[in-house]
Amino acid sequence: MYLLSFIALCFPILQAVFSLPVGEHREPKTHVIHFEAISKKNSEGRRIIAINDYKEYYEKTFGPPINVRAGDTINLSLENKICSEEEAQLAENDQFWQDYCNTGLHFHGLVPIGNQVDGVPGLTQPPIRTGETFWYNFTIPKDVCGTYWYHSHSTVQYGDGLRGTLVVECDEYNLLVNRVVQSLGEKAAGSGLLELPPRVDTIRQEGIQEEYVTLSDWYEDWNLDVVRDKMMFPGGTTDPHIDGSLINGSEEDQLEIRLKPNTNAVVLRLVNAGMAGTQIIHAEGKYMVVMETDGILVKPYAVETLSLAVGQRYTVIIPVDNDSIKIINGCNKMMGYITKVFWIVKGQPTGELRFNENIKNLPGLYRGELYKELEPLPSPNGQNTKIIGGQKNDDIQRITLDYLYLRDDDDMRQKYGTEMYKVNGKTMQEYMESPIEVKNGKTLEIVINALDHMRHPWHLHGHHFQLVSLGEKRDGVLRLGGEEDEENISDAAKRYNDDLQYWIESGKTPMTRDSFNIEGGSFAVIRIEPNRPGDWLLHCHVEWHVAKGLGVVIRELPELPELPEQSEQSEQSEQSQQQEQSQQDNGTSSQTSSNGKNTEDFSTSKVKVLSIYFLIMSILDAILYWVII
Ligand SMILES: *[C@@H]1O[C@H](CO)[C@@H](O)[C@H](O)[C@H]1NC(C)=O
Ligand SMILES: *[C@@H]1O[C@H](CO)[C@@H](O)[C@H](O)[C@H]1NC(C)=O
Ligand SMILES: *[C@@H]1O[C@H](CO)[C@@H](O)[C@H](O)[C@H]1NC(C)=O
Ligand SMILES: *[C@@H]1O[C@H](CO)[C@@H](O)[C@H](O)[C@H]1NC(C)=O
Ligand SMILES: *[C@@H]1O[C@H](CO)[C@@H](O)[C@H](O)[C@H]1NC(C)=O
Ligand SMILES: *[C@@H]1O[C@H](CO)[C@@H](O)[C@H](O)[C@H]1NC(C)=O
Ligand SMILES: [Cu+2]
Repeated sequence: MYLLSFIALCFPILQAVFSLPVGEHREPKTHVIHFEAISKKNSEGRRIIAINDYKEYYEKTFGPPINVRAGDTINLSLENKICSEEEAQLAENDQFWQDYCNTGLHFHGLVPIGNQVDGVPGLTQPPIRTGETFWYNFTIPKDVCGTYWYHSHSTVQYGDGLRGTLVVECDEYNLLVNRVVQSLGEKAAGSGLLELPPRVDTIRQEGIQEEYVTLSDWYEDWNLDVVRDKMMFPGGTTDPHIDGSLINGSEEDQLEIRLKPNTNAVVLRLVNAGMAGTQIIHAEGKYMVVMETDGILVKPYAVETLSLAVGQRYTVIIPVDNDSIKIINGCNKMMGYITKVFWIVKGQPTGELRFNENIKNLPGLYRGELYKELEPLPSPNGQNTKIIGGQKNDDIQRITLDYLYLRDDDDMRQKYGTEMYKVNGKTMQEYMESPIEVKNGKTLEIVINALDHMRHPWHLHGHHFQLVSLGEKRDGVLRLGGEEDEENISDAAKRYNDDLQYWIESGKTPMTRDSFNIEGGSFAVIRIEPNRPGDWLLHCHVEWHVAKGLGVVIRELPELPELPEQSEQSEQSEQSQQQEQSQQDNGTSSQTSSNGKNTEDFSTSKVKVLSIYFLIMSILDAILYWVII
């Protein structure tokens, strides 16, 4: 009661704090969205998953775009009609069908909306079974905006079509667009930081046109066939052959974006919504100014060529004069690239229409991450400033994860019927039953070591992370906390130490995002502040590699002195039950029982314990929040 009147009292103050003197003023809206996921065949007879109006998205394997504003609420119901009744019957006894028929929807990068709507079936929610509907209701905080996407988190469904863009508009983003466009003239070419003009609160200027470009690799066979027939048996591949690439869901080359006559700058929201391929984008004869990395606004930085790991988003701004702009796109496959061109059309396209050269020779191509260059802008609430956790000797908790794939792993063959990726000796499926626990409120540093020789795109749920250090190919793995031997320090340790020194001396903020590539035989170090209790995946975003177990679950424990005693007990007993169970499972040939069991658990202790945490956390949060304001 008191809380309510307090809230009512504070409301006008709150409004004053949050509303900016620009933009379309409107009250936050609720978007009630219904998604019906159905299976269809495209014109080539390939099975796909369509959402709602399948005619519009037919062939495209992309669902409808979701467009909202910061502060809005999304009430989205996902109705699962991916499988027929007969197929759902098969799913009772067949793991492949079970994973394909069940579903769950993840809002990639939209982190502060809560663990309950994170969309990972068997971890954060019960799987949505055939014929069932699940509601994702959440409010997007006022200070969150940018470019995101949604996708299924059940086995290999999203590449068949259960995915789409999710854009959150806000004034801060538009103000930055304006300022970048004003400073475009100052820059000739090449790469580097742009000098921004002073902040002026004007709404979006004339002459700026915004477009979305979604990129993906493409497979001619239905994804379920790919996993069954090419991957999940002894000796099966980890990387099925990529047959093509999609721009906005289309396999066509030479797509066109038409500009209005008075346009002088184009804003591209680029999304790599693919299953495996890193994507390259180059604007011929131009530079592109990066201003957003995965929902984080950055100090504008000009690049000639951009590389996008699976899951990543960038907003880039390209100056436009009287000519059309040729955009070159390369989708990385095992050997080389699938190359395409699309046009930003103003006047007649000139010069060579196609691109017949090598992507590897594009000027400014760098396939690592620009983690020192793309620096977050301080947000209006003062977050994202400086490296979190400070120096390495400060009080931080650290986990080290080593991942690898063994081509002759009998244990895995016995347990899963195929070889699997393992992180510290366990598969993602195993971590779903016994997560890595971390404490709330103490900086968490995660060292990820690739004992594997391939490049993998990693994605963290629940947080944007700071990318503190990242190895180049052949830097080797990073071992910390052992004997520091100054004379004989590994390349990895040297890079890590230098990077920490750099952040501390420069006072800069490391690149902050939710997805990034790690080179083979190398390492990465990321940091977060664990302040969101729940179970969060940290995994490779290659859909095929998820099926092969490449990931872990991080359980952020709540910071509550009274509750843990009870909850830990019940969790521990739950876990030991699970361990017993998985011991019994040892020797059975699939992961059926583990998944099936998780579902049952949802009706019991886990849900109760978690809902109590969440309830108490939200009440505490709310109280703190109002007190501070
Ligand atoms: C989500 O919103 C729908 C539509 O208003 C409502 O029927 C449902 O009860 C809500 N579910 C939750 C968990 O809030
Ligand atoms: C949307 O979901 C919220 C719960 O998050 C609920 O309170 C609200 O009534 C729903 N709104 C609509 C319009 O369905
Ligand atoms: C892709 O579709 C978006 C709308 O979803 C549009 O803004 C954009 O121009 C399209 N891009 C290309 C290259 O056709
Ligand atoms: C663009 O075209 C307009 C009208 O045709 C002309 O006045 C202007 O000088 C041209 N600008 C450039 C940079 O070529
Ligand atoms: C340096 O370290 C490597 C690997 O840790 C070891 O093999 C080598 O013998 C060391 N060299 C010296 C000079 O200590
Ligand atoms: C799996 O089962 C085999 C034989 O039943 C046993 O020797 C082995 O220790 C078991 N492994 C685990 C991890 O329980
Ligand atoms: Cu991978």
